[in-house]
Amino acid sequence: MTDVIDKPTTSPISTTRHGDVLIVTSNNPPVNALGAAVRQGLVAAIDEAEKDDAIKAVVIRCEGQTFFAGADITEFGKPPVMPWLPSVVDTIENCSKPVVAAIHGTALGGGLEVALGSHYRIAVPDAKLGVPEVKLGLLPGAGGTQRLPRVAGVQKALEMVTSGTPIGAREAFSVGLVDRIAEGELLQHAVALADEVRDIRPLPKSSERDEKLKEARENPAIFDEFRKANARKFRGFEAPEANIKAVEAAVAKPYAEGVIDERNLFMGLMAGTQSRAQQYFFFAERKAAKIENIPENTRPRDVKKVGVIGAGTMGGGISMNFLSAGFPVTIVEMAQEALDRGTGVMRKNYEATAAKGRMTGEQVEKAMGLLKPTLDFDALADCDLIIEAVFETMEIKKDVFGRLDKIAKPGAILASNTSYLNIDEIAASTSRPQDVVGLHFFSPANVMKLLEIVRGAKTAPDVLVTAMQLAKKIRKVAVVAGVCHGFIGNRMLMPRQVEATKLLLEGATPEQIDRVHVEFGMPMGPFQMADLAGVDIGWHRDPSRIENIRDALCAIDRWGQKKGAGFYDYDDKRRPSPSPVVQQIIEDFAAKQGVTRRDISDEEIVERTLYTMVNEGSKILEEGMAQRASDIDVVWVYGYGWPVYRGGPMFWADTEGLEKIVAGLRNQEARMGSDFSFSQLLLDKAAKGEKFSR
Ligand code: T1G
Repeated sequence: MTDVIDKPTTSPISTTRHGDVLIVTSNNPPVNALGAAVRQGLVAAIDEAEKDDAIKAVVIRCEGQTFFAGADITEFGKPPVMPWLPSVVDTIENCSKPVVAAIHGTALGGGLEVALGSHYRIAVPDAKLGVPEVKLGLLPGAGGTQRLPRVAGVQKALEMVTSGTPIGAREAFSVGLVDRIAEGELLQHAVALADEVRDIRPLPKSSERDEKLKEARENPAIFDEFRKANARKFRGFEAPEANIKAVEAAVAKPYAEGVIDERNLFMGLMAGTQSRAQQYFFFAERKAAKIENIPENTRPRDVKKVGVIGAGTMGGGISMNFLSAGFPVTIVEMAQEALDRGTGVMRKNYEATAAKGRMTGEQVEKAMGLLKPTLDFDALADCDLIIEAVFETMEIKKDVFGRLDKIAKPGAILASNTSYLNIDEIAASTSRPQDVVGLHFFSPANVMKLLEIVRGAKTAPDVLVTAMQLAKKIRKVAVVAGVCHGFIGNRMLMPRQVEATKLLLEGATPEQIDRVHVEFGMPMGPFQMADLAGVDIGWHRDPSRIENIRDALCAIDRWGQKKGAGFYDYDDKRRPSPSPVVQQIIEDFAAKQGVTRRDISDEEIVERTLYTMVNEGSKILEEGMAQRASDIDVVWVYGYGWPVYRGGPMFWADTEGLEKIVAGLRNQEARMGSDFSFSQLLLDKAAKGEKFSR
């Protein structure tokens, strides 16, 4: 018996008849999220089918870009509105007539669970099916962890629930998650399938299928093997383990019991900080795409051809982003040897991707075929967007932009990949500052998802809109930053590095500081990062001039992993070990500077490195260098690997409590000396008990 509910006035769910098949259609833009009205409408539609003997089968479908893309995340944290999704899925599965789910776009989360509650699933070839709940710090909470292993097999279910990565319709068909691929008009094929199965009994209920659980029942070791194989990737996250536990319950227990485990595990995650952080981050990432203070409906400029100046690591990586997205790229260097090396590295990177099966050989050739390497600077004249990735000195940047100003076509966007320098100063070296913008890619540029769009004082609104649109096309997550030294990410990195280095002199070791950061959830600590990126970045290159620990290391060729030694010693497999040489250099410097060394606690390291980052983030906000606190979080999660289960530095500060952050910084104020000053915004918010992330 279905719940008796008041049908909402304008239900997003409508029903029509196609012969004796009831077509249930959801029209709930933008992604047919399974909000309360949709759930109510689905139950009412099944009710309609049950009550009318003339109806022999049901098709559930969606209008718009996609099949149901999951529960309505905006409902989370609010009082639940009946019927809740698990009972909707059960209602579908218990329908006495066959229900066919017609899938296009992305059947995600609760959407896939609705499809799993249906008796049959048909999908168009480019549809995707997935359970991304783990990315929200959750698990499929409407029977998905119990039905998916029964339909697609345990191993595939484990991969899907813990990665959140959708699979394509053909793969779904091959594992039995989809019964048919619709080569043509989806609804027509779905109705044909409904006709075909109308009299089949018993109806194939996913929750009653057991054959695909047998192997795991006989070999439960697969769960621990799966845990071990993914330990690094899951480190610090709660949701992957809960998902594994739920699938284990599906194998070990009858459906009715397993689904109770699922519910308990789901509620446990939902009540936790990690899922709140990851849900916050889901919206933060989308909010970052919204640019404040520009005229409504600003149109993007048309970008067909891209130019890149510099075929080094950054120039090559930047070019690959556009080539992979189908843009022709003219890449300019000053010497043939550099040009050849750069294009060679690009090809090698593509071939490595193809070797991993993530690209085909022809896609590699297609991308490389769009590349036009040249020594002729004037070849950039017909490009719509030109990005310079030359040496990081203002003098060279100004010279390049001065030359671009003379040859670039009117309306071309002139972008600098600078990671620190003043975009306004660079723009002033042209007659068209309105066309100048910063596009700060993170290394390796063809891999890192973050892009900082640096908004100059005179940057035109349509240039910003174009940059944001291009970011999406090249699969980057872009954040608008103001013009200040280091913009958002690197500006917050500086106080962290300053305090980390001072802590070395005062008694901490590189491995202690790095351990604290790795235990916090960062992929690596400040000194591991320095060794990876290169200790010599920004070094003055004069080995006789030794003013700090970094100079001392560089002077003896300890430039990091690339030299087999930096803050750590490295073996031939680049495995790090603490270095007595470095320890001695640190102690000598401390002695020379009259620093009395002492034991440093882990929490002092947190206060002086992570809390200072929050303080700097707060200054970035109060100076208007970031549009919103959540943008700062997006920068740090995508640019530096801040653990998404902590939401980002500003969200994390809120969970710590701003009063605690201020108190911690007050503890350290004397030690940090003139390197530190409080953000007034942070002090004000802490005093008023306010948060950064509303
Ligand atoms: N709920 C509410 N709003 C959503 C939403 C959702 N599930 N998905 C997207 N939106 C909004 C989004 O905020 C944006 O709003 C607009 O739709 C377009 O999204 C019980 C508990 C479907 C692949 O995690 O992956 O089911 O910014 O910009 O690039 O087991 O949206 O325009 O105001 O991302 O074309 C599980 C999340 C939920 C899917 C489309 N489902 N969505 O990408 O558009 S939990 C998900 C996506 C669940 C059950 C569990 C993508 C997309 P605005 P967009 P897109």
